[in-house]
Amino acid sequence: MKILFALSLLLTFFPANAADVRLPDLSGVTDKGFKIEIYSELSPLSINTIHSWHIRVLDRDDEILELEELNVFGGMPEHDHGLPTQPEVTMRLDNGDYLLEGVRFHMQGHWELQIEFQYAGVDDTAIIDFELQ
Ligand SMILES: [Cu+2]
Repeated sequence: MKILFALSLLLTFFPANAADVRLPDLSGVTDKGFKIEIYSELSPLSINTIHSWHIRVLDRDDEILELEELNVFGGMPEHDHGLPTQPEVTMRLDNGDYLLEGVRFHMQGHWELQIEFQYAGVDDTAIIDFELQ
């Protein structure tokens, strides 16, 4: 039931053809040189609304990677606090993106995300900084 609900949300926010032409809301590069693209259900990002993200991890040839593990942490370095929620990756979507549920920001300002994953037995990390208006 939860998955059905998530799927209906996805269809609403990510029409099949638009997902590929859409620019990511956030992006970054990992220590090992892989690319991270984040597509937010809430776009542009804003505070106080709980929502989901699609996270895509690509190699240098833009092939989508299948990961063994993926975790996302976030916080405001200047304020020394984390996210008000604990977002979780709940499923892998048909197109290879990972669904991160439970994202919410509660303050405007400088946020830092830490994307940690394991691919082919190797740990990798990306830090993504952004300013939330
Ligand atoms: Cu803060």
